[in-house]
Amino acid sequence: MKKPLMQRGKFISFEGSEGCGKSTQIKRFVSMLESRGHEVIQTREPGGTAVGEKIRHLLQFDSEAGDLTDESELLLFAASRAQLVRRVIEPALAAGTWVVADRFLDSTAVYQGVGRGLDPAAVKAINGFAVGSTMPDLTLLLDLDVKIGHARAVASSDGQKDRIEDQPLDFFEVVRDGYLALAAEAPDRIAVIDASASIEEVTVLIEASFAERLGEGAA
Ligand code: Z5A
Repeated sequence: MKKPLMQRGKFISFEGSEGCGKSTQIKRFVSMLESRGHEVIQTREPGGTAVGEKIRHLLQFDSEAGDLTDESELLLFAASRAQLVRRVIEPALAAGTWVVADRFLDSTAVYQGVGRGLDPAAVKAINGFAVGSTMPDLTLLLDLDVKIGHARAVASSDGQKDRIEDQPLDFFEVVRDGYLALAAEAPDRIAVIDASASIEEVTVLIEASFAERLGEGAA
């Protein structure tokens, strides 16, 4: 008798500017999925593999990366993602495991393509090469006033700023606009969530959007 085909897992990414509450909401979202009987793994970017974590350290805190060019920065984020997709995300999805990602290719489109002002067509091509055909089924964009996000991030940090957190607020304003523009271009995939409400209220908004976008039956 033929074995039934394994149902591919779902891939859900969380995006947003600093301090928007991704980590907080991902924890709750993963618990909700697990309570419904799903196998779930969580990833973060940059990072999530041995190579990716080295790239993360280089990108964020290595003093020798001080004069990293914007182009090199873009390629390092893409390299971390290419490794994560092939070594972690694709094998998990193929085995029926759900993947919840703290950032994916939209971060590069917005931080490097809009924030750093790199050629959007080049960023798109590099993003495409890095991920192949692996795209999120749903992206939850936590949208928040950048001043509030920054204040939250500062309040919860240990005082050590990474290279990107060190950018002026204007950079994050542009990033926020970039995210909203991306959501307007891909409304079927990207759901914009108002992240200014309380933690509990944002969870309710996320779960409602998830049910609406992926269907009650999906969960
Ligand atoms: N980056 C890039 O440039 N290109 C790329 O391709 C990729 C990334 C993949 C990664 O930073 C940096 O790399 C990031 C983009 C860039 N730089 N920036 N900005 P990271 O991984 O170290 O950090 P992050 O992704 O920016 O996340 P974060 O700043 O740590 O924040 P968060 O995960 O979104 O938020 P949180 O930790 O859940 O919440 C922050 C605090 O707010 C915490 O104390 C919470 O308790 C509190 N919080 C959360 N929700 C609420 C609500 N609703 N009300 C009140 N307080 C709240």
